[in-house]
Amino acid sequence: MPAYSDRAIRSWDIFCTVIDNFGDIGVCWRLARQLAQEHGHAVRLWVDDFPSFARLAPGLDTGAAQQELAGVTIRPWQRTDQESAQESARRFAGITPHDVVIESFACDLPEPFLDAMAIREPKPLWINLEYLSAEPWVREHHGMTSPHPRLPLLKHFFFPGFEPGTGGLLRETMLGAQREHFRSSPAAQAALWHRLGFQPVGGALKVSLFAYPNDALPALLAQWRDGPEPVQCLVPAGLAARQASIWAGATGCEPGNSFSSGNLTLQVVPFVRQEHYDELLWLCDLNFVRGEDSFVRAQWAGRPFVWHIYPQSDDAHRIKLDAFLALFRQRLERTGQTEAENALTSFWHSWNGGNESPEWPALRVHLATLADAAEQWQRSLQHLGDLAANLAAFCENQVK
Ligand code: TRH
Repeated sequence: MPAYSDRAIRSWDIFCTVIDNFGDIGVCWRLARQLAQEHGHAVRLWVDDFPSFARLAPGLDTGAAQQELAGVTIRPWQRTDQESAQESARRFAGITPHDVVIESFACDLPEPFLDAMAIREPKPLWINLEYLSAEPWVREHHGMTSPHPRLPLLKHFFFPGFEPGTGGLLRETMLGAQREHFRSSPAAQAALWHRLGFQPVGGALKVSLFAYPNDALPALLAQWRDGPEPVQCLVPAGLAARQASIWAGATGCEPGNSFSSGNLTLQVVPFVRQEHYDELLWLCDLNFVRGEDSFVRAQWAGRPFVWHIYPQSDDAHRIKLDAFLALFRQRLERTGQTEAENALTSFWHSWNGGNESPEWPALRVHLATLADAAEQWQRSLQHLGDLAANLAAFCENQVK
């Protein structure tokens, strides 16, 4: 096994493959920026899909072989099954791996890079950054290791999580202060509305809607349309906007498109750069989020949220959904809010492919209670420390 000498961690390679959507690059880009900007470390981010990355980071030059953005060096790569061994060898020729090499979400490091890691002295620390889950087994697996079958390298598994004994969640140091500033600044809110291309509808409940195509969406939109209060629903351009536009009978789903019927105002907003997405969440009374990174951001927003979990073919996502609900419900249980707990659970189940239609009135009644719970929840999560700092400390410990 590799013998790590006593040394400081100063530089990182992060490998990311974009499976589909934006979650993988969303997490890697956030982590890379934080390590560079808050820890002052050298970070090299390897990404296999620049067009997807550019949606989150519009300044990205999608044709560049190397570039600096937000203090991070960005390089393209391709997975082993996407390019020949010779091409891969050429791509990584002469590159010395950094102190830590992160293989995000088991993306499989390229062979030439693994070979370079094996001959580097001291050996880089090899981390597999895993997907987020609230399942109890995460605590047991966090920090476990696995030797490479051929090379003198040891892989460490680092799990994000919601409980002590996990790696915690990504959270920038200034996030809380930025949220407070935004909430108390009419100018900052006006600037966001300007960026979104709309104005607030007076007296309306503000909802952001980021989701996968969802069978429950038409029923929910109909309830908002026919309900007793105005609802302004802001849908980032993409999958849910397309589905909502079809429901509305609109001809397009481009940013700027707006549809009003009954008490519902449905508006397609631009897919904003990642740093600005939080503001949309802070602006709204309720946020529909999905996948992993937006799900975490909604929690830091401290506002009620509904999670559309990334669907998996073997239904494994249902177990993950219920594991999170069980943790979150404990918060409501402590305050005796059983009805709010039940309304939330049944709404989330309906939203994630349950048999029933989502019951909006039942959730709406408990929105204030859920807002309190969301705020308490985000405060309690802060005790875990943030994932980037926890990861840096974990790595420092390994090399002591
Ligand atoms: O895009 P996602 O569905 O990603 C998913 C999940 O990560 C899932 O676990 C993974 O297996 C799958 O991809 C392949 O949802 P997620 O994780 O919320 O990522 C969306 C990212 O997009 C997040 O970083 C926030 C960002 N975003 C913007 O930057 N601007 C926007 O306007 C919006 C709506 C999102």
